[in-house]
Amino acid sequence: MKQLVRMFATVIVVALGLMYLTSYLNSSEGYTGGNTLTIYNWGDYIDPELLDRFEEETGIKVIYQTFDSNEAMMTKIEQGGTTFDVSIPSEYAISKMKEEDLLIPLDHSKIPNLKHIDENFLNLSFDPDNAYSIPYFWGTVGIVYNPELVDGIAFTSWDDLWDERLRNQILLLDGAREVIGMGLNSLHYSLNDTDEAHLQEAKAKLGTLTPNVKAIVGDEIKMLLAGEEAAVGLVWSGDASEIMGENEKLDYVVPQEGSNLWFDNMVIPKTASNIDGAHQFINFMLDPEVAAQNTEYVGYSTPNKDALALLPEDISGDERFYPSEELTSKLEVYDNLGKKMLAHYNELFLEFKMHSK
Ligand code: N2P
Repeated sequence: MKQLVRMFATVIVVALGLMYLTSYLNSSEGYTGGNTLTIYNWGDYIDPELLDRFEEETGIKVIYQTFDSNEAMMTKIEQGGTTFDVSIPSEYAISKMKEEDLLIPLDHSKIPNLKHIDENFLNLSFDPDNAYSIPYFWGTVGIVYNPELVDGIAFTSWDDLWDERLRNQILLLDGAREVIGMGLNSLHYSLNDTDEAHLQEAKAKLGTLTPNVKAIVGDEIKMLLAGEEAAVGLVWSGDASEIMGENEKLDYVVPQEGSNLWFDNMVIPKTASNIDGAHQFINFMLDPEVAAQNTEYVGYSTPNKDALALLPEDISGDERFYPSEELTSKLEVYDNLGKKMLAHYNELFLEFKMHSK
């Protein structure tokens, strides 16, 4: 009899354990009931204190997950089985997600703080009338470098990356559009080029960069560059500003052939289960004081004009991160090149990655 009781107790304990484990695993994948909000954002792209503040103000519990590329984020949302309520894709990804019916139209009456966004960032071609997306941050792609380690190279041209004095000194951000786009730009082609001969030319040229490439990395690129583990990095502007905050010797430049201008916007994916909470979160992030705090924390450029007015002049007046119209006119926004062409860019990038160790 005793043995039977013990067996029974063991079964109960194991069952409870399994139930707990399943609910833990589910919640970390974004499957939860109750008043929760699942946010799917880029890594290092929000001041975590603001998440606490949002929870306190609204009583909504935030579940937070990150991605490191538009491609990874889209794949996860397309696959389904998740309940992401808010995500923050870049413009070409938003256009593609709209096409694939992966986004929920926004209710602007629930986003009164939209009035704080600078008009220049509204109604852009990837989402006329901001029917599906609300500006979060924007920026460029460029080169961060340590003047003490590069022997006078000024990086006015992308071709400077190929200088043989930079053997094993370059870190590249792990992004297909960014790296292939840089290869195309270095040949004076558009970073939206779809001509196969040009793409092959860019791939061949990138192949010759590999002796200079130390590694292709994710968010750790900031730590490595600030710690002077490499002299040069291909980075997003906000990462550069954060790196330069850590190590004042470094500088950021956008080469003169031109580069990428990007816009990341908040969206509500079709996977959402808390649409009302998602609107509350979007509106919260647009509050000028919240947006200013977030901007200071992450180092990216804010599209929120009333937040910008709250920021110190050394941030809002820094032309490297709030570039002049003259420079901006040389920059290109990524187009949605269509499913097939985007897959082709990914393929070319993977091949390049495989060859650069
Ligand atoms: C932050 C990533 C920025 C995204 N780690 C650039 N679109």
